[in-house]
Amino acid sequence: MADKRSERTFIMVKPDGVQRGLVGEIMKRFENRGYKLVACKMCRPSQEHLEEHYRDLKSKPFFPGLITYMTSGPVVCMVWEGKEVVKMGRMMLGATNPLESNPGTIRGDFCIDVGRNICHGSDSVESGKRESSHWFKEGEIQEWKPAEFDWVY
Ligand code: 3AN
Repeated sequence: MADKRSERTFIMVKPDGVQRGLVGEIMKRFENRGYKLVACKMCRPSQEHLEEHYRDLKSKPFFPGLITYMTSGPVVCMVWEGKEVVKMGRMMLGATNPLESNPGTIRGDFCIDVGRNICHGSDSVESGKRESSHWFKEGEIQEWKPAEFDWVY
């Protein structure tokens, strides 16, 4: 069985999150919780790249608007590693619907509109793997082990 501490999730700060200066705030929350950053970069994704990322939503009425919003500026992409990071990451992001995203979560603290919801997080371990390799090339994800983790695990 895979070590739970090696679970990975793909987290992206969307164009509105970047433009509102929330990159540090979002990274701080994952670091403070005890998660390990293994990849990070800013990029301006193409329409095709985003259509593949959101391929499961292609038939949704909001899909064209989602792509326009997501291509409107640079995004910050990250891979975070640690125990239950996929579920915990989703919990830290908060619900998709702003009316259901609790205060204390990223969306619950910083957004009011589903179409401007600041961040993305993988919804399963499988999509964590798929999305990490969709956004990062081999060699861009780092393997490292800080001694301080003895105090987290
Ligand atoms: P999540 O990002 O919470 O996993 P998904 O995968 O259902 O939610 O939706 C992906 C993205 O599509 C959302 N983050 C949001 O930006 C956008 N979206 C989802 N539902 C709507 C909606 N009803 N109207 C506009 N945009 C939406």
